Amino acid sequence: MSYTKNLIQEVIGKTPGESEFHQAMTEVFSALAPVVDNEPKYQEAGILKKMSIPERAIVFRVPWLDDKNQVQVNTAYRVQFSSAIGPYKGGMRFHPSVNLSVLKFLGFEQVFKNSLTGLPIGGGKGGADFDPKGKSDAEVMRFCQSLMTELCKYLGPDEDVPAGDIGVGAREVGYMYGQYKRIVGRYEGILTGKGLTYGGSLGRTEATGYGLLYLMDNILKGAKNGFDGKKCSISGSGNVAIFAAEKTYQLGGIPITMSDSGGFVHDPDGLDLDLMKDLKLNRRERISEYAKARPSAKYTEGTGLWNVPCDIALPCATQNELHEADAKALAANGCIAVGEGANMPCTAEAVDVFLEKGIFFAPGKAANAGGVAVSCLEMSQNSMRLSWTFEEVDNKLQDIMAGIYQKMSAAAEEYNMKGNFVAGANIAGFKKVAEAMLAQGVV
Ligand code: NDP
Ligand code: 2IT
Repeated sequence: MSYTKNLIQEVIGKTPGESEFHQAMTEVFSALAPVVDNEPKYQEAGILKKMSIPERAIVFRVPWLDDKNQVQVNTAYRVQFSSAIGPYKGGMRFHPSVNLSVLKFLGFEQVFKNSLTGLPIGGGKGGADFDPKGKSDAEVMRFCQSLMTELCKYLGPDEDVPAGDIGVGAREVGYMYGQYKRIVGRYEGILTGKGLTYGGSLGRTEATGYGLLYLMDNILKGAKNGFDGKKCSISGSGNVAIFAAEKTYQLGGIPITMSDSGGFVHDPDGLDLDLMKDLKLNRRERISEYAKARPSAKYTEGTGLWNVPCDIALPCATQNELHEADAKALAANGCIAVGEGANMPCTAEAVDVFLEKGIFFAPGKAANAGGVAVSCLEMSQNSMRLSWTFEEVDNKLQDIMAGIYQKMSAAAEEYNMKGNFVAGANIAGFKKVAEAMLAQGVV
């Protein structure tokens, strides 16, 4: 058995039950086989083995009082995966499905994603099995304060800098930041995605969705194509999905679907984004309300979004939301490109279908890297005590996404896999981290 195949089996054996982590690790290590299997320097230094284990994972309880004065208790985590190229950086996720496996997969992916941005940030991820849905603002605040009372011990602008993810947006970041500042007494950039009045960066809210479209635009232009007139199916209706839809319109495309965990809406001539933003960002409503307010749209409960014919598919909700049968349906309907706005939304079998059918496929670690990239720009502005304009940030984001496209394309070509952006992104992300680890010795 080859070195990487053997190691994949070993890691799976030592981390029983961590299926999401196994999925992410298997994809990355398989893609690295051509680089590592014939390269003793990586094997002798145990680079992949070290990459498979977080530097540290903190697990802690979060007790809080609900509005009825009942005690509630959640489990929270911070997985500090790699500090080889910079301080740990990555979001916090609040969702009932959060567990160590999910956060290890996200932290692991983050290491390679952050490396691809070209910026000096290591990888981490955290979160809790807390469900913000249906909670009052006061309950969310008490939860965030209790969580930060413990988490603050492990953060610092040069140590670990969390941000948002599923269930963590401006409201949650604000409450966590306030509690951190109150405990440690320092005004420092230990969270990104902050509000604009207290150290946030212009363009961070839009960054992941916009970055996704910039990357896909680079891919399409590389094939002498573009977004003009293309129908785009988007899943999710949170931070990433909404700003992906906004940039789709700006590039001349037409976003026609969006979803939440209840079902999806199909609005064939294009979504009304003002209505969607009001429902989802301001009123925190279910997406079924969109179809009630918009006669041209049809709401379908449950799954089936990927059966809607489209030119480009942008899964922006959560992991493993797009399966093999969905990929086949997209291919049969003439879809030409898929970009992962979410982290690992496509199963391994779905990705194989895209690659086999010659559909352009941009993996999450490249496609959604715009969010963490602008988070790093927020860190820079905090350190410098400066605020850049929206245009400055957006121009830097466009350059970063173009750089990612170039890096993943070049790495794929170097290993004779032209157009395979899964291989390219993994190899390019890996090399920088691996070289840094080699240089820093046995640590
Ligand atoms: P939000 O919480 O803003 O939105 C999440 C959306 O996905 C909601 O519409 C939600 O529906 C839906 N969703 C979540 N879980 C499920 C599920 N189990 N089944 C079906 N639908 C689900 O999160 P974001 O937009 O920030 O994140 C979306 C994805 O993008 C995640 O994979 C995240 O890791 C990734 N990402 C986010 C970045 C960021 O900057 N925010 C950066 C890079 C990647 P409902 O409300 O019903 O739960
Ligand atoms: O998955 C991700 O890259 C994020 N949720 C954003 C992380 C960040 O630190 O901005």
